[in-house]
Amino acid sequence: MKRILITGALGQIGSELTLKLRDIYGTDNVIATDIKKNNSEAAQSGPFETVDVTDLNKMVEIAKKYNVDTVMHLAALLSATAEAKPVFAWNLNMGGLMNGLETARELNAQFFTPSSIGAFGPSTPKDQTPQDTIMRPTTMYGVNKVAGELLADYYFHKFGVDTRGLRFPGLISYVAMPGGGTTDYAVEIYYEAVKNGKYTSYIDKGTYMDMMYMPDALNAIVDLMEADSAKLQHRNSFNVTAMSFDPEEIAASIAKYVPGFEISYDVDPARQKIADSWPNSIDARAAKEEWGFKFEYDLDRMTKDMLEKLRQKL
Ligand code: AKB
Repeated sequence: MKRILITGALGQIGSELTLKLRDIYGTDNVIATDIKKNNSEAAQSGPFETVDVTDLNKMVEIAKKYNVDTVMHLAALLSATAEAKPVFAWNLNMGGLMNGLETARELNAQFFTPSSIGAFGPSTPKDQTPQDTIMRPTTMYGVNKVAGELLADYYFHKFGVDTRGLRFPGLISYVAMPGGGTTDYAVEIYYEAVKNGKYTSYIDKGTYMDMMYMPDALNAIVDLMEADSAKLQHRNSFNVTAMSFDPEEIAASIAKYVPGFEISYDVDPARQKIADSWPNSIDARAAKEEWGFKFEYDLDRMTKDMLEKLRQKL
């Protein structure tokens, strides 16, 4: 049985991960934390504490109060926001991560944090990007993610902290909106399809990025954290992906279920530049071989489920 502290528990991943972990490990064994409380199910359905991840003393205090054996550090700025506020992003993303790792070290806890396809850069091989390859990102978010992967490896080798991570692609979900990411268009497009039957994309046609449906991402986190430590060669962090598409292909998938759906373009140069520096598709073989990574949703299956769920919600 685990006793888990989650930071950023009310964000895009945390809102759903908190509930899934409460189902698996018991409500009282999953302590949600975020900088502010809200009315969401993750905040209301079990233990919640207000924690600013730049405050190490508070994080350690809460971890000790609940005697946790696992820290899942999700609090971070996404790529577009980090690019707009690079100094703030460095302080929050790196300071928060360092505090999460220190908390795990102090409590001798297992540790998870997400990395991203943003850790790759323009000199990385673009297609079927290997697990181990050139990583010279040109965004502040990417710099944070590469440094974060190295830091998590350092805590494993230096202090024996059981650190684990996933390089997530764009994550798509109908529960909590992402905020400030480059891949957010692939979430917004479903909302607009249900509300208005059309969408204006800030990412240009022909721009391929990896994506994954949230239920697969949550299963990947649980499976990685349950995997036999001795089998993990890579730890921080594993490439994972379920699909790669451009705006035309997601629009074509939506048009199968929303007759007459139309996509148009008004490209945002800032986010397009970030997307252009990322891979078209990544290779998830190491995750499959080392801990059995798998996914259930391809593009059309995800589209069908997203549209059904959003029609009920909106
Ligand atoms: C973003 O777009 O910033 C994130 C990511 C791929 O890490 N969704």
